[in-house]
Amino acid sequence: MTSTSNAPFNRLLLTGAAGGLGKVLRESLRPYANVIRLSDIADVAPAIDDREEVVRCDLSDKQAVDQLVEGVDAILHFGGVSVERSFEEILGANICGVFHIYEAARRHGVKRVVFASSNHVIGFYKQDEVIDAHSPRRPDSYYGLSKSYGEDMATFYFDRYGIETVSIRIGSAFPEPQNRRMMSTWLSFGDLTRLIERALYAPGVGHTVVYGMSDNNNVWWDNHLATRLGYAPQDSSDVFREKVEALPLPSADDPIRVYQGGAFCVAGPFGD
Ligand code: NAI
Ligand code: 15L
Repeated sequence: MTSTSNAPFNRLLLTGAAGGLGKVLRESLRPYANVIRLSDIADVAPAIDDREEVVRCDLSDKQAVDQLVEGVDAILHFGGVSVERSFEEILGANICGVFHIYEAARRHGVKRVVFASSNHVIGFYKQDEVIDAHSPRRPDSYYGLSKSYGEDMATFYFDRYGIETVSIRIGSAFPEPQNRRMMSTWLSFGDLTRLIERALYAPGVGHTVVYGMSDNNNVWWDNHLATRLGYAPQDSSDVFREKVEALPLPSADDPIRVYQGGAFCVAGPFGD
């Protein structure tokens, strides 16, 4: 199921380009495209050369997203609200946004999407449970629900229109794990790029859901579907163990120690 042909795409679209991961991917994905179209609702730093295009776009605007997708060969959908917020805030950017992306992909003949899903799709599993990508979802937030909906959207657009997607349930992609929970969920930027590379090039993925984590110890996710794509992580949170274990230990009943989704499980309610 893996591919060895990594010829660059002519044009890749990266949504969320002004965000934490977008800034990293803008650089690390250059080998995989002749041109990267960088898009966000927020300011994106100007194009550095003719291999970059910058397009401001609000994902909740269907017509704008349709124009954004015209002429691209694959989409890395990383834009949207990335933490727990009110349902109304999540609705436009994430729920309508992911529909607009797939609908534009259909209209413009794009055949491959990499969707930045999240561990918060399964956040209500406990930290002593081991699950895989086929385990029933247990979203921990409106945010997690929006990612779950995005995964369903990916399945539908494959079954109905043959658009292939790899949904990456990213754990915690930051320069370093920031707490004990992230010792299990951490994804280095290098491994994120390696996983995206496989998500772009592996043939016959249909809609495949994988976990975005490095080669950490004490993990909660069986990631054999990522292995099947050819993903071989090279980093581990273990190199930060001493630093992280020097931090204060939360109490045993703190959600950050109980649930895979940590604090997202107790965010809200909003607007009461
Ligand atoms: P981020 O919040 O730094 O970046 C998200 C970007 O989306 C922001 O630049 C924001 O301006 C943009 N955005 C928000 N609403 C928008 C709208 N209506 N239209 C267009 N753009 C909009 O988040 P980060 O950390 O870079 O994450 C990127 C993606 O990966 C997100 O989809 C997030 O949910 C997902 N993810 C990230 C994880 C992490 O550990 N960094 C973990 C799990 C998932
Ligand atoms: C996510 O989905 C968020 O986008 C990110 O900011 C982190 O909170 C991450 O999950 C996590 O669970 O650590």
